Amino acid sequence: MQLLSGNRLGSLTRSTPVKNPQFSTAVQSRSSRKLSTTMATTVKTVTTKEVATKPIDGQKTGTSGLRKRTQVFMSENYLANWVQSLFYALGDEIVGKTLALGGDGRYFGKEAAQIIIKLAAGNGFKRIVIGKDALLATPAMSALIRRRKLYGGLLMTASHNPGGPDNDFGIKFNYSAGEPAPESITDKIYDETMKISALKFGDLSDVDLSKVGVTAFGSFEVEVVDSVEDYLSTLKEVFDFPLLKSFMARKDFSMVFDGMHAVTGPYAKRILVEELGAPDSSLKDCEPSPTFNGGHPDPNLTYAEELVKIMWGDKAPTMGAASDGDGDRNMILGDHFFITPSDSVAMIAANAEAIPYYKSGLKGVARSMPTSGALDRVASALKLPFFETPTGWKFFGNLMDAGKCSVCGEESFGTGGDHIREKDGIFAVLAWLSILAYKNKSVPEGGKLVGIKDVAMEHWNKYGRNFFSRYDYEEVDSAAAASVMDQVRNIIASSPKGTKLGSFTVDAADDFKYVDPIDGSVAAGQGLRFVFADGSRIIFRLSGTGSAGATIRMYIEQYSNDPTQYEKDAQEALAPIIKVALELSQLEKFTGRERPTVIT
Ligand code: VG1
Ligand code: CO
Repeated sequence: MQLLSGNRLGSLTRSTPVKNPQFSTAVQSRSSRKLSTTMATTVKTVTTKEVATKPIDGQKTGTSGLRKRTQVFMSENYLANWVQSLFYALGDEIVGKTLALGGDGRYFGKEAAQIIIKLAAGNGFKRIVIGKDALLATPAMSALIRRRKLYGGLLMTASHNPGGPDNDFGIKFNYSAGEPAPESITDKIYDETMKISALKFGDLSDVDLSKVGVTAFGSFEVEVVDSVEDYLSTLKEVFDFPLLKSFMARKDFSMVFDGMHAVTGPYAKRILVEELGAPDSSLKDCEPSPTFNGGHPDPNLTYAEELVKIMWGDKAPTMGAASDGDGDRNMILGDHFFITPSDSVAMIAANAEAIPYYKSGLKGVARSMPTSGALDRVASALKLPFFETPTGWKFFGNLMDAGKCSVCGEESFGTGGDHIREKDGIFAVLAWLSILAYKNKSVPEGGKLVGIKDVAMEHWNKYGRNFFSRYDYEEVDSAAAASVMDQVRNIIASSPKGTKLGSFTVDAADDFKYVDPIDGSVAAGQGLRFVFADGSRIIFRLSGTGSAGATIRMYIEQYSNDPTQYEKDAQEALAPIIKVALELSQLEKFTGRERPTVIT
């Protein structure tokens, strides 16, 4: 294994001044202009050194970027090959532009940042804007790109996957609106990875990322910025901070936020404690760690176990929340109560008047296909345009850019709005705080505080409840997972409308295909689904974010408008349809798994 850093450029083949004439001119004029001021120690012309390389198999991005074992990313040229392929895919349009850079603080992030900075310099970018210590939450990256009108950004994260030398690293690209790269770009990157032969590095020394400020190398500059500032400014445009602050000061309110030792720690400190006045004791595990302290930074009922214990304990706070490795996911809990992410997006949409950013109403709402239909009911009651997209946030971007979607969500703990182009964990927390503040406006302190569960009950009483559950079977043998999917495909092929599966009657069964209503692009093969006559659904998908084996996701949904059922446990309510799903897929037979790794 060899890492590139400083001047240790592996198999150097040639060294040339930066080729683009515009860029060279800029180098001269900018550097001479700055000579007299800040640049005394750093003036030199950036030269590009080309390093020979060879294609590496399997650098195909999944649902959200490229994720592999950290050791794989640390092997010679692995990261550089992918980043260089991205720059080739983007072509000349990157010359002279500014690229944002940051990550979730996981192991190898700081070294990776130095490699990416050199590649950016060698490929003609004029400036890098990077979060201090190479930290940027995914939503903060999106906000930074949008506020500063940057060309795009690279995020060094494998999101909710565990980190450390024996776990995962990852990288993804966000484009100029702050959105995850669309498939048209990721497909091109993959093509480039298959034919790459040279890496172009700027000949620079490593940059100190621990201090806010600008380091210049001739005309190429690296600006280290506070990781929270721009994002906080965006959030202040969305929420009423003074109102939230006065609500959180109520003696009958308390919350706990679990940073899971991931990137949101510094954000929670700054936003919840310093801005909104929450006591320090409301923060749990808010010190980022390169290994997430050995944990799995996935905010669900299984991996955020300690938070779950607190919220199901005596003296549970009013609200509990957690976010994932890179801060784009969220889990919202009440006192002995779990809000499913599918319900969360529906309830935020239904209560949008509590959020100043939405005061003139919602433009439309969207959810990913496996997400429950709770949002559909809100959309139809409020007569809002509604969209159903494939899994992955990249599909929401076009809708938002076209002004057709204000709030969207995924069942996988992803919730967000069109203030940025990523899902946003802190947004969800502030949205729920806003709903509580709004509902408690006329409840005097010491009166009966409207809590998270009350909001949910009120919602279900109005719209009915979409019971929802997801079963994840992680790290299943890939061939076994393929057999399960083949089996499900066979059942689909032999299940025309009217077929009975258990006590459920098939209305439609297919492999979900999405035609983007804005640009007409087609995404096929996005999940095998059964929709039954009573609106219940069974869906099977293979995960596109894992790094070893395959993960099967089975999604189950059933609607009820019987108020006596609303408080029922989802597993109990869904038991009959779960049984049908397991039988039709023969999952246990093919995988040998008697139970899932995670149940949501
Ligand atoms: C999962 C989720 C999906 C989410 C994606 C990225 O993808 O199901 O809804 O958008 O992760 O989230 P998959 O292909 O494993 O099912 V994150 O927080 O990893 O950026
Ligand atoms: Co994430």
